[in-house]
Amino acid sequence: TQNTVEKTSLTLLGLGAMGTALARTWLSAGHPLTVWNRTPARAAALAAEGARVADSAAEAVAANTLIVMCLLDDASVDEVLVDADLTGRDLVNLTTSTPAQARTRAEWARERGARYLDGGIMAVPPMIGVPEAGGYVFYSGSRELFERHRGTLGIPAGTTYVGEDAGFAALHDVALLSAMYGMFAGAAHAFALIRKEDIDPAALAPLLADWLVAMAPAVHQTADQLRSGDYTKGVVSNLAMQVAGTPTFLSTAEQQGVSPELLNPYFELMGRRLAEGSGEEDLTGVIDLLVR
Ligand code: FVH
Repeated sequence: TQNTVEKTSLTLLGLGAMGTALARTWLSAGHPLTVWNRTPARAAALAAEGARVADSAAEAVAANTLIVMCLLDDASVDEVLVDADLTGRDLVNLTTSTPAQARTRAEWARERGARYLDGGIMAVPPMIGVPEAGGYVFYSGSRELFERHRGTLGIPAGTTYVGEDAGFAALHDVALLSAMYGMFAGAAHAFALIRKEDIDPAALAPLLADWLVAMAPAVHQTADQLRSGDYTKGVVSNLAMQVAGTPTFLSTAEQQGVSPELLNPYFELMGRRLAEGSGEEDLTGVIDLLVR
């Protein structure tokens, strides 16, 4: 029954900021939880909240079939599981990895008799256990494993399964975070432009946030153009017009005493695409220049 799924007993390895947040949601939901952390002191508060604290990672792994890991990086997964018997275990790895590391880890787990699901967390710790915050976790690898544990895994945050390829959760995770860094870079440049002026950054912030939200749906048109191969489809502001505007951005940066180093790489790609004769296109052609 759903109730049985919700009360699945599980083990969590790694009680950093994220692991601790995850642990609290399972404890609050009444799941029997065994935890282990390299630095035992980090488990003390959770023990007071009802977690069973194992003396070793191997003991924690032996305690349950479902094992969730949330460690710093892929190398720490090796260190933590070195002595553990993974036979018959359902391993869910929420540690940030590259797609290649996730695929290798899936094979590594299979060789040790475990089933494997990789996860990429699209949330920061305060979003965990707060459904309205919109955080979720990408999962990839065994679909059967995902379906079996989806109720338990859905307690800390939403779940989005992205395919049998164990590397896909990490790939989606890194893709979205890469886009986020592009957004942060743009916002950094915008704040730099007004830094020395009598403009309150707190006044610019809501304008910036609203503008980024208004522009974000453009990714749907990009996807549509990539699928059709027609980069002129639905174009509103063509590449030729946009490249013609770039000197304005660079001159403004210079006048404001701001380095153009965040803008330049993208503008250079736009210029290269234009030089290939793609002036009537959208910005989508830049993607083809990036793919080696
Ligand atoms: N926190 C965040 O904002 C992001 C949000 C998106 C997902 N990431 C990823 O989640 C993984 C864990 O991140 P975290 O925030 O919990 O990180 P820390 O607070 O630094 O805790 C790290 C835990 O890993 C343990 N650990 C590190 N190295 C080893 C090792 N060699 N052997 C055993 N355990 C290790 C560490 O143990 P300790 O320092 O307390 O002894 C913590 O439990 C991560 O992949 C993020 O990219 C978080």
